[in-house]
Amino acid sequence: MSDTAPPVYAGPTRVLSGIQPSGELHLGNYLGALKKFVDLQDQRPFLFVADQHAITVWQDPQKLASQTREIAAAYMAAGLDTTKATIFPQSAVRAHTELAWIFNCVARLGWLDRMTQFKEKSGKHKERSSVGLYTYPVLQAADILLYKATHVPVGEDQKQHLELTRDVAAKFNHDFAVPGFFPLPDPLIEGPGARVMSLRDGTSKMSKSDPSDYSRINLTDDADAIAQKIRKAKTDPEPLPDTLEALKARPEADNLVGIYAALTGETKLDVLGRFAGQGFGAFKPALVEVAVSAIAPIGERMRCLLADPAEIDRVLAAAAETASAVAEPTLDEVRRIVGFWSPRGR
Ligand code: AQP
Repeated sequence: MSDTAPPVYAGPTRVLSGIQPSGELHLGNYLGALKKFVDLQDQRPFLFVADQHAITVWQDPQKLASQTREIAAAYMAAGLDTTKATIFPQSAVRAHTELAWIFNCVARLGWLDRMTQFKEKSGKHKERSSVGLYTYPVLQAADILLYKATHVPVGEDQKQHLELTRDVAAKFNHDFAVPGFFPLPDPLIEGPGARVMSLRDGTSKMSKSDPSDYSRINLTDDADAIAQKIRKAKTDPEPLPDTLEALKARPEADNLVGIYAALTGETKLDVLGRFAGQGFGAFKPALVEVAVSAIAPIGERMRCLLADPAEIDRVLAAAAETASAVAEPTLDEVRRIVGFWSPRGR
């Protein structure tokens, strides 16, 4: 390292992530995000329900609060222990939006112009998209850096946004001459569940907003629905191959093998080692078995938790206080660094 390299962040490790209450959670959200949160829970993660991100596209105000409780219920039903994980609504900690404004003045238009998710979500109607949808990655940088998070478990679709968070952190540290103030957080993306594809089209991402319910397995689907969706999943007539290279050329087969591997904690090569040479008539029932045993109990637990919304509200309110107690001091420091007036300072 040269003598002039800026000091790196030397604070503690912190895991943080979030999920939007913008519709029913699906297997992609589970394997790309939720399951990783559970695996990391001994690191006491901060996990928010991203209601401010959700409203970047229209959300029915009559439903948004109940959707927020549903995501909180999904976190708990997936196995998160609320004595370890801090599960809170993003909008309950007002510092997120205040820091996002400051970061709007740090991030560059050219960076946002490169964000592929905005291009995909706005499609041909860029002019009619909300400004919030465009600046969403800046709010995401604030969500992460407000807590000085060092590790962010996400699906692969969030990789580019995490890179932007690192750029915002580095530019803030540089422009305000506070080297090492913000960490440059690392995304935790690896593994076969990082990009789960639609069951109807192996080239597009499994997504809440896909109009076809058969494209995804919802966390609230019961055993019959899960089995039916896997039985109807698009495949090809060939038996499963014995190499990853041959699998890669067959997107639907690759996706189903990847889902099996992510659910059982194996590699795709392990799965091929057992199923190579067999057709989907043999593979799909095996996949149904592992998917039902992993997903159906989560839906059942969600239904139980949602029967007591007051208890979910209690968890969210207590966690919002815990989160605020971490966020507010960071925001106070940022306000001082930026030079905002305060009765105690300049
Ligand atoms: N298909 C996926 N495979 C793996 N991970 C995924 N994630 C989403 N889809 C997949 C991960 O889930 C986390 C929460 O996502 P989100 O709800 O905040 O936003 P999203 O990525 O926009 O989710 P959807 O389902 O695709 O919603 P719509 O249809 O509204 O765009 C993130 O970590 C994400 O990577």
